[in-house]
Amino acid sequence: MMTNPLYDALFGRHAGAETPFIYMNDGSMLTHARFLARAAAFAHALTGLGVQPGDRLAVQIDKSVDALAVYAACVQAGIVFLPLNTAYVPAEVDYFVQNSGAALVLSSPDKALALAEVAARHGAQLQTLGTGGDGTLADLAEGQPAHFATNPRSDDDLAAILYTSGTTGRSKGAMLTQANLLSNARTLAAAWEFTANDVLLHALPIFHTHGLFVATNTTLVAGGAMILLPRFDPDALITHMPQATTLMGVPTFYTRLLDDARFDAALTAHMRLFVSGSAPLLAETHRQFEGRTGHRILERYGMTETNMNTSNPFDGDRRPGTVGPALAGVEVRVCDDSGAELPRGEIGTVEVRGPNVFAGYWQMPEKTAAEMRPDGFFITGDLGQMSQDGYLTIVGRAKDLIIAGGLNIYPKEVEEALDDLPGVLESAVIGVPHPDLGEAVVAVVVPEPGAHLTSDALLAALADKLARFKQPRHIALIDALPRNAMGKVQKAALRADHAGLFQSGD
Ligand code: MLC
Ligand code: AMP
Repeated sequence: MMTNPLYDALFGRHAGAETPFIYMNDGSMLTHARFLARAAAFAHALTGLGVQPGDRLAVQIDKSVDALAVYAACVQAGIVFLPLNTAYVPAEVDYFVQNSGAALVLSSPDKALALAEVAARHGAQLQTLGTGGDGTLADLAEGQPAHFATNPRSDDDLAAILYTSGTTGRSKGAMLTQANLLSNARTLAAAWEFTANDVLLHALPIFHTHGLFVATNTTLVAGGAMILLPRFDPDALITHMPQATTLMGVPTFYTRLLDDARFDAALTAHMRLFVSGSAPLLAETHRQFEGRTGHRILERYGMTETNMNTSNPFDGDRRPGTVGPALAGVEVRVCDDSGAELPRGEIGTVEVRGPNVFAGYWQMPEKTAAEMRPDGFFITGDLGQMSQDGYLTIVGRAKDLIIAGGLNIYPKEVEEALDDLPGVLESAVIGVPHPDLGEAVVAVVVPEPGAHLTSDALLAALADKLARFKQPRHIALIDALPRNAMGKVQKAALRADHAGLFQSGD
């Protein structure tokens, strides 16, 4: 019999279950059964609009129960879910819609005007969905049956495409199969001992691997519940913490919580687990957290293309500054540039292989091939060091990438946007240590001779070109970029020059 493995394991198993799935900010609760009925109604609405299995649904909507129900509807109907950061400006969304050939763009009501233009330009339909049961797709879901005949899918069928930027060229769509997502959800639920008794405090966005797959899929596969918060807000976390058992976050969550004196051992005494990932957690933060609460944060490591690769153990030694051993079923090696594994203790590129590793970049076979070894290992671009007993430490990145508050920014994209502006001769974009975000984006700009540039004018000119989180927090104007004998910009020198910029806060 044909089945839909991802739907069956995450959602179908809860059919008819009047068990709690989502607790809302206002204290109300939604059962698994009611959630599935909402998802089924969306599946009817979407297929009624002619969206077929395998079609891409580009989604730029705010976090809500309905947004998660649309994800479930896509899995059930075999539609490829393509979530987009709500911070992206229409010029950025345009590329994703065009590149993916999305059949439908689902926009928040406030962005409908701008995204209708984008959708029309690329022959896609446009529907809207708000956070309060509003929007044209919600209207279409009204009165639809509470059951939808699940479309069969196989392990290798695509469940989602998540776009990631690159050091060269435009963003690439990472193709994630049913098997990629399901194997990782099962592995994480087992590794972190998730059960139906867990209540996850969910404050991450749901357009990235962390909030959508690591947090939501792991909870679903274990049959647990979530407290769904619209965004990270220390007050809300502190209010809801007594009802939760677990929290997943980027390091900024933990440093911001530590900044609040109410966050202490008494508030967290009942908590089972705190997980950190998406960016390096400073060993100092780990220790400070333990000192304040008695809990040792569990740090894990992954990426969009691979899902999660390593994790410190639930039971056992959680080592600050490391991301732990490879997860069950995942192979992790540290290699030289040719892909030969290095002796333990040496620094090299982290490569991974396993059922968690994606199926390649959407319609970019050459880019996929460039990052894949013939033996199936994926080259992450992260620099790591493996201890004698198999704990991985991420020591840096071979890729030119900045991670601010858990969000990735590729300097090249920002440099290209700056270089396109009138009066800019050239630019270099770097990441600089930042107490709140880990790293912050800084641009060093060389004006054309005679041009009168100001930092404010440059920022204003970037506003409709780049999402706010990619825009520089500081722009320095200089006469010439430092270059080495080969003519290459010396970013290390620029980073050193600006290292103290945010030392005493933003
Ligand atoms: C918001 N801003 C950011 C930013 N988030 N700037 C840089 N980096 C960020 N991450 C901007 C806002 O637009 C705003 O601009 C200003 O910063 C202040 O915003 P804020 O109110 O302080 O931000 P907040 O809404 O609190 O968000 C910060 C945050 C959030 C850290 C809570 O960014 C967040 O939830 N990050 C998690 C990202 C994530 O899920 N990553 C996982 C990727 S998956 P202005 O000008 O209006 O003031 C992955 C794989 C893996 O990496 O291993 O998990
Ligand atoms: P993304 O492309 O958004 O999926 O980001 C993935 C990248 O985030 C990885 O390649 C790493 O560089 C980084 N990352 C994720 N988790 C960790 C971690 N625990 N420590 C250090 N870097 C991490």
